[in-house]
Formats: sequence, C-alpha cells, structure tokens
Amino acid sequence: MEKRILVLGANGQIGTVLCKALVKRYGKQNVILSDIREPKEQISQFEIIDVCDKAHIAKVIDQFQINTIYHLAAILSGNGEKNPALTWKINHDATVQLFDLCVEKKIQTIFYPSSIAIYGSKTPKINTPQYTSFNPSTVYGISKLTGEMWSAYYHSRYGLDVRSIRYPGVIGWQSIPEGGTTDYAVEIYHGAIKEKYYNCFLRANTRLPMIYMDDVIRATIQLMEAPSENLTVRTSYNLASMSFTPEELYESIKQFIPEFKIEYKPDFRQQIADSWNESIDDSNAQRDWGWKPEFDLQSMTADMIKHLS
Ligand code: AKB
Repeated sequence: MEKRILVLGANGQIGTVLCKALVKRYGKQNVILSDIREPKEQISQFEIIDVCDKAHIAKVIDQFQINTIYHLAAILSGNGEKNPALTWKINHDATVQLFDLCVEKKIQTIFYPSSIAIYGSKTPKINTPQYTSFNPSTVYGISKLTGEMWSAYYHSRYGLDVRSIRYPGVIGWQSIPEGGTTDYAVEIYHGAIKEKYYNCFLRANTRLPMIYMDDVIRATIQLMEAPSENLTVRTSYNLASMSFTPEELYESIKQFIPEFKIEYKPDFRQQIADSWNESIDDSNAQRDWGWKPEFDLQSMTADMIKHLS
C-alpha cells in the first residue's frame, strides 16, 4: 500500500529536515505537514494543527487518507522544566490521545521519538543497555519514558505498529533546536563561525551521546521501513553514534577556526546533563534493522563548517 504520511511537529529541529527527506522519498502528494505555527518554507501541503486537538487530527487523517504518522511535536528537556504541566499535556496526554486515534483510524505505522532523557542517575552511564533501570529527572524524560511504555502497550493490546528511537543530542546545520540540554552542540558552531566565541552552558567535561542529523534521518526512515516482524523492541530502540564533551567539540572546531574562543558558564541544564548517560549499547538496532552511523566527530565538524560557512 502506498504511504500517505502526516507529520505532526514538522517545524522543529528534526521535523524541518525529516520532512524534506520524506517529500523526496515518497512524493509531495503523499506527505502532509503540520505544526502549531506556519513553516518558514512551504515544501508540501501544510496544515496548522494543535497536537492536542484530536478532532482536527481526525479530520486531516480522513481528508488526506493518512496511513502513516510521524509524531514529532514535543517540548524538550530545558523548556520542559519551565512549564511541567504544559509539557505533560503536550508530550504525554496528546500522545496517548493520538495513539487512541491511530487505533480508531486503523493507522498502519506511527513514529514516536524518545530520547536519552529517559536515562537517569541509576542508569548505567557507560554503554547503557537497552533494558536497564530508568529514573528520568526531568518532566520531558518522564513523559518520554511513559510514552515508550504506552507504545509497547498499544502494540501488544491493539496491534498498533508504533516505532521509536531514543535519540541522542541531535546536531545539524539546517535547523536550530529549541529548549534542549544538548542544544549547545549546535549553538557552538554558529558562535564559532559568526563571533569566533561561544559561552557554553555546560561544563567543559560533560560527556553526552550525540548524533549528526544525516544519521538521524537515515535511522528514522530505516526503522520506519523495516519489516514489522524484525522489530523486537516495542518500547524504543537505543541508538548510538558518537559521544563527546564540550571541550572535545571545541578542539575539533578549532582545527578549522584557530582563533575560536570558548568560556564555560553552566546553568540549570548542567544538572539535567549530569543525570544523563555517556555512551549507549545499540546492538538491538544494529541487529533488527541494520543500524550503523556514518558520521564521527571529525567528519561532522567538517560538514557543519562547510555548510554554515
Ligand atoms: C534535549 O536536549 O532535551 C534533547 C534530547 C536529548 O532529547 N535534545
């Protein structure tokens, strides 16, 4: 059956890039984009949708005969702490409501992103296993972990084909993240190129798992196209690419921009980053759908600087 795709949260950091890839792959006529705000660039049919508005989403599903949904709308870790109630409403309540709607409308496949924010102080920091103890410290992390549980529940109880990845911090030149703890790793490139200076909100030695946007898009489409019977993880797949500290990232940029200077002024996001992990065991993703990252710190920095310059 031909894919008829609806993307919710199309204007975000990942949505902006993923939507272009989906339009290229499945055709403009098969991809409907939506967000709460107008897009900067109109690349396909676009609808303004509040992700909490079930009736509106139902109408759009019927109108465009949607059979596949990418549910990207969420408030990230940093911003989530500023308004926990709203974050729960958007990240949790709207997700469960959407899963219900997907069952009602017999949606074939739905993508639901999770995050390294589900890991917490009791989670092994190095080579974090797929299944281990999770005690997220942020409302964003709690909502994502609960969303993972709901994904597995809707799959086993209703046969809903929800697929999910625990994204590391995502870095790309095409879009700016908003309100996350790993945002420094994108901002630093803009600072290096524009001002030759960056004031980092995390400590120099804070090691976190990260991934380049090209790999994120490839992983997401690969998972969404994998045969259902190959998928053994119905909560969310661990996904690894690279891990580095702000100081290591700074050093990699300095190779291209020797006059680049950095200062460190940790803010409330330091505590969030300290509760996350350093590296990930993603052997399930490798085995089930052939996951393999293509970018490392050096090739990512070269590509970021090429595009942003
Ligand atoms: C954030 O920093 O909140 C996000 C994430 C790791 O999910 N980038």
